[in-house]
Amino acid sequence: LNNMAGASERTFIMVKPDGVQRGLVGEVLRRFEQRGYKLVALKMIHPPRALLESHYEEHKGKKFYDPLLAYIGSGPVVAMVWEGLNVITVGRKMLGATDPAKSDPGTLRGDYGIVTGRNIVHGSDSESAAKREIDLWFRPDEVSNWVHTAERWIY
Ligand code: RTP
Ligand code: MG
Repeated sequence: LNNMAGASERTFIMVKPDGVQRGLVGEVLRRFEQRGYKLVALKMIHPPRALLESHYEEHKGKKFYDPLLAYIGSGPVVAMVWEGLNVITVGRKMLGATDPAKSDPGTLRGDYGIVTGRNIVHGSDSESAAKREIDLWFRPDEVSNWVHTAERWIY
């Protein structure tokens, strides 16, 4: 039985400082786990400016760039890598629109956010962005290639 339409892939998801301080880390993890995705990397980090400049290089020069870097650099974030079928596209759907006011209920931003400048969570928007962001935030040995074992775990 193999109904896997599309490729298994990896995406970079990050709970932003507002999400961490509002206690939404568990909610983000829960939704991705229960959707069926596999967690392969996770860490808390207070990102230095240089890391954020690289992460958000596509937005350099835009009017929201400086406030954006101040916001994301204001405290620790929780960086993660999730793996599974179409996780890049589906992950973005689970986040909702950039502006939480335009995000559908049932999405993370649509359930917990109101303004664009405090939108709780980041997700890679393409295959190339996912690869770039995973390489930027994690060393290779911080990303696990774990697989399910035959152990039943519960007795
Ligand atoms: P993200 O990269 O964080 O997953 O968000 P996104 O793709 O939905 O949105 P993007 O266009 O990449 O913008 C990155 C982040 O910058 C802030 N932003 N503010 N005031 C504004 O007009 C504005 N536009 C974007 C948001 O925090 C957005 O998530
Ligand atoms: Mg983006």
